[in-house]
Amino acid sequence: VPDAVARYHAHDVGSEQCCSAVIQIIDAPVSTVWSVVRRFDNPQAYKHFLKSCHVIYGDGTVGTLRQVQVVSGLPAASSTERLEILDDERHVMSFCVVGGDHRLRNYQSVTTLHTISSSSSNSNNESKSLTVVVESYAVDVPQGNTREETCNFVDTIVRCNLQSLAHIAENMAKTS
Ligand code: A8S
Repeated sequence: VPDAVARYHAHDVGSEQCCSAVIQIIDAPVSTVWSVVRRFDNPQAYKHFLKSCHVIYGDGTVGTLRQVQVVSGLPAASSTERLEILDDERHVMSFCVVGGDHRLRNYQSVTTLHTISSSSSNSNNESKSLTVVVESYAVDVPQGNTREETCNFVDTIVRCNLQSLAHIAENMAKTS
């Protein structure tokens, strides 16, 4: 895990930017978690702050552009995002924000999935595998905000997204 984390989560952070990372352990195999994360056209499946998503260019491969609409109550209405990395072998996905009606200019995020084998077993006596999700980001600090405020805001959103991802993937793993 450490090599992969260093490799994909080293952001070039500008002087007016901040960065952070959130980690989530999920009781489901990487393949199950990846099947949700890789769907660039369907982020609202686990990101509950999004109410819809429309692909405006591309077919789900690198370079695809999506426009998401944000639920009411957030200081944002929409975001236009570009898929930067989609690596089905290494389980790496990255996107960046290229426009929209919100305050997170130049947001870029990288998500990687890693298997850890647990000492416990499932009902078939197969050793159970868990997934570690690492999601890091860099973003411009908006005018009038501090680094700390910005990181707190984004960390909260990312943590909610990853907790929701965990619930969905754990339910999929249970019923399959
Ligand atoms: C993601 C991560 C984030 C999304 C943020 C941080 C956003 O969609 C929301 C509110 C904003 O103010 C900015 O993985 C933006 O989606 C929920 C519209 C980008």
